[in-house]
Amino acid sequence: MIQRRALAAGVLGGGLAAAGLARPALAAPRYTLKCGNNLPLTHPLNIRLAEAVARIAHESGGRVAIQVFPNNVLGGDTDMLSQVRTGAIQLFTLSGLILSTVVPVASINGIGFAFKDYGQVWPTMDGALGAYVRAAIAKSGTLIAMEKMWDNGFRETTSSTKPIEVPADFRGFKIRVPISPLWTSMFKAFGAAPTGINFSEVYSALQTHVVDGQENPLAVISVAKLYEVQKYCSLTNHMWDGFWFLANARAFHAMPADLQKIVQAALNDAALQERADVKKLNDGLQGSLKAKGMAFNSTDPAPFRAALRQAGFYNQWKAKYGAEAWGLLEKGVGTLA
Ligand code: X2X
Repeated sequence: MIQRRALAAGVLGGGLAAAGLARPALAAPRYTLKCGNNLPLTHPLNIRLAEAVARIAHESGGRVAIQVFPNNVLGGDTDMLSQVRTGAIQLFTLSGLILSTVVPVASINGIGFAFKDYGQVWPTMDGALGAYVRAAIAKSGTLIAMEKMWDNGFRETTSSTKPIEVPADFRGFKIRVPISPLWTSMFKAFGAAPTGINFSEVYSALQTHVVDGQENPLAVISVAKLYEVQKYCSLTNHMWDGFWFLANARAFHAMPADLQKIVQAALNDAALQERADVKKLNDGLQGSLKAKGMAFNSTDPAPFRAALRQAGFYNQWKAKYGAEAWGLLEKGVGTLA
């Protein structure tokens, strides 16, 4: 009986839809969203994401189910970026720098030695510059970004061969960088030999000495166990990087407004918690990474910044982003070029 009624309703609904009429509200439709990321389950991003997924299931009465695919199980970042654009997955956290292959201005937060500390990062990325980048993401047509970025962190340089103490140590250094023109450009400005490699391949690239070094926040160096294949950790703090929480625009807007709000609110709240977790983790990790055998050194940012300025790096990128975006960055961090 139930089956026959459901069948009849289905036929009726299909008929109305074919006639261009609204389908009667029989059972509320459910939405399953696949969500990919490049980090191990132990990273705060995945811990807070799992909590947000549970909150969304609860608040939506089970109508929104998010399935998380962590740790590059769906492929590397460039694969997942294609997938979220076509709608094969619906949600994806991605570094703004890598997103810049589709939305050029999205790499602007990664300009070398721009942000000094989190006191400059969050007001800028939650403020006018972040809004500018999110508008550019929406203009791409296929993607939208949640309001709050998730933290990756200030990036440090690791190596199997030597510490980086002064800018000249980068000369000829074979370093893995994520796939992004800004990253390649910055390390070329230092005279290094950067290779663009997805994070999914980084551990093996270091292990087999395809490259001698890489750069990442301490939290990533720790959860991805890069200390197993790297000896030196130089605290270069050379850029701040974060993840945009991206959604496939069509899939997101296919949900009714109340469900969109539930998803946005839970993900934005989780982002704030993840930021606090990552900061705490990065602040406390030096000791445990030392205990695992890494040798640390600090650096003075001034000569690194001067080397980039001398190479024309800041002027080159200012011209690419345009005066408006560059002005919003400088409003947050002071004059760069
Ligand atoms: O690929 C990286 O190095 C990582 C994990 O930091 C990013 O997602 C940009």
